[in-house]
Amino acid sequence: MYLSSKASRARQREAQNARNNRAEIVKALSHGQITRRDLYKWGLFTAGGFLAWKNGLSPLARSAFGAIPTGTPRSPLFGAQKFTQRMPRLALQTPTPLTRDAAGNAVFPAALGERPAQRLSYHTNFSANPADPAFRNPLTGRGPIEGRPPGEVFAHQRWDEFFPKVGYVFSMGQIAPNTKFHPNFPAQNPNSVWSFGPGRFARGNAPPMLLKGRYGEPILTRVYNNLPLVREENGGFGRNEIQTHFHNAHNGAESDGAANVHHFPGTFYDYRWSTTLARRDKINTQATDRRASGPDGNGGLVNVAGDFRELQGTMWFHDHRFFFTAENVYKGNFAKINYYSGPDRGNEGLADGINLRLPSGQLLDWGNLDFDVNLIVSDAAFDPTGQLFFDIFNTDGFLGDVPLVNLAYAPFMEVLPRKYRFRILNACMSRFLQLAIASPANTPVPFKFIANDGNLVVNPITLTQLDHQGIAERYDIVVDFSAFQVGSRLKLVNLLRMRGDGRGPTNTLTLAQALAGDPNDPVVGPVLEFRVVGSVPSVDVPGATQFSTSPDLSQVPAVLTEQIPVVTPVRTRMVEFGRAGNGDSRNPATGQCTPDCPETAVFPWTIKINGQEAHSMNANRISLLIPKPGEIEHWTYVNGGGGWDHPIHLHFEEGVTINRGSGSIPATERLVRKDVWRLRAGGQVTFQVQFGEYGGSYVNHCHNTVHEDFAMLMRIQLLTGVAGSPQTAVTPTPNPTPDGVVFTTPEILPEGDPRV
Ligand SMILES: [Cu+2]
Repeated sequence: MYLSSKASRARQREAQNARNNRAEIVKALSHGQITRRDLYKWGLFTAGGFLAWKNGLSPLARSAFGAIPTGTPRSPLFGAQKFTQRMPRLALQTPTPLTRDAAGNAVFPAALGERPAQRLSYHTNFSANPADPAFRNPLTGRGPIEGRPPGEVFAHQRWDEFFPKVGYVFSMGQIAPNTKFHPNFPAQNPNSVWSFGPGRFARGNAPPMLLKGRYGEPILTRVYNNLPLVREENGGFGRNEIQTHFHNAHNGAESDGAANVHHFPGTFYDYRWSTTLARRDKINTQATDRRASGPDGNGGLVNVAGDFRELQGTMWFHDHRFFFTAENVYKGNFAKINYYSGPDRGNEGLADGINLRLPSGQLLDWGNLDFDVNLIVSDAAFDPTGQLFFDIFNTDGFLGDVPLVNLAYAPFMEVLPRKYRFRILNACMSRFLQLAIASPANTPVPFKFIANDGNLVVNPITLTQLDHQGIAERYDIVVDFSAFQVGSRLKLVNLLRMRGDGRGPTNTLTLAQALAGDPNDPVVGPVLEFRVVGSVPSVDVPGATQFSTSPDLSQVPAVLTEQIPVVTPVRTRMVEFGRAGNGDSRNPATGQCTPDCPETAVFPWTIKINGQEAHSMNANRISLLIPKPGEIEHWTYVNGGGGWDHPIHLHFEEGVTINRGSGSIPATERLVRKDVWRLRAGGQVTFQVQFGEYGGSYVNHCHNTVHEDFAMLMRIQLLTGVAGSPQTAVTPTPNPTPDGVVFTTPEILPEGDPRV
């Protein structure tokens, strides 16, 4: 639909007015000047709790005329053109070595001035000595210094076995001065973007961080909350309480970052990222299989126990504060982490019969990044002054109109005419992507698909365009630029049109159509330009140069791993993700959520187990219970309908994708391990999964983070068989407060508990 410019201007004005009104209400709510009850009284909520749809009357109704970005006028670009800034590589962080003291603590180098990391949280010390200032939040004088809950339940599981060898100290804080998404854009205000920065008192980093982990080298990551103490100082969105989820590493629940353990400004949380290889208690327990290993830094390998078919590669970590995840992640609370292993070494030259020699580089023993590139693709929206904008009233899905790669607006990247590996993450809130590569002649460039959600596929799959890519899905591909001469320019192109209401994708454009752009959605079309050049500076060894004349030693072998067989399961489960209406996140007696939710929150999104009653998120309710490790189950996720597509994420374990009911299943999913499954409109998916090694409280949820916040999320409880461990029983629910954690006893849905 093309509008006359006069009508178009009027509609833009209306959308801007609606947004200004919303902004006023958000401010008034955050300052306590109006309440949720007022909003009901004014008719802005219906009896059912939904936002009233009175377009033009209600400041909470979305304008029909600003479909993308969702509900607001177009973002200003300040004259910025695409492909006029260099794509930033992610900010690689270097860990510090840790040592073990006589008490069994992990000790940081003295120069950092950090207290040692303990198996038990410092909250335990605080609870024993509340008057001792050494264990109190230094910013407020209230509550514990560490957000990790006290006692054995939140002690690091298998601490000695996976004793951390290296450590990081990060802050989550206001963005560093003069941070811009493009040189033409204004600098972001300190509270417009919040992200990780290195060190205790750091400002946030842009571009996002990258960590390199390796099997056999457990990591201790200390995250300080350096956000403003005053909740209202958030630039209009974002909550100053955080918990860091490592998506989707195999860690104890105390370090999963999604066990209702958010922490407050002034405090830290010690996460132990164990690098545990799944099935270590069941398969290859003596660590004799060389494929189950990590690089030793000197061309050799350190064997680890576990199943090499479960090695993980491309992962990320991000905020998981229940009810505020979308706001916080969009605001910048995320980073990437690659795990390296014997087969997936990040060294293309080293030939030892184990290393696959995938494109990466060879200047370093492992983890070369020269030809192994992380691409974080996301969409954003900006207010008229150019500050990052988010619509906190939208419960359906938020689509931005500015494409970002590694948080830079439509950048370019220089590449050599050789093979590259790209690790592509969809870090949008609600937008699905579908990417292809256009040659200089605007024809599709074939590439090889090698990993899905960080799991190598058995055989590389040649494609000319990717499948839909839902939020949090990671696709690793290898692109060979050797057919293109120096001077050539190629494009990474998004082919997928979205419904403006966030419901899901509509249709895939042809490459030619997408290259022409979509007047209704600037995130359809090219988002990144590749420029083929004769030399590039090395990322791995600063000061070194990589030349196009050097031989490309990298390979993409025909076999990357082995298939995990699908077997008869011990039990099956059915989980339906839908829109059943009024969720039950609020306690009817108190009106409060667990944990606390926004005053205005309503809960259209719900989950049903085995066809029983629909529920929305409550951290004190267990929806699925896994009675013991090692039992193989088949789960079917069903879409409750309504034309919505939901990318559903299971924490902690991957599943082997078996089928999509009667629907077709692409080669990139058939028998492939994943941790996020798009349900497709009206669709379903069945996968095989088993749990092991760790226990406690995890979650399963929609990764359209807007749906997640309103509150399409449920708790999973894993019981272990480890004698004496608290995780042999259902663990109590931690409830974080500024004065410390209070535990409550969770309810368990009988339909989710096989012991019943
Ligand atoms: Cu969803």
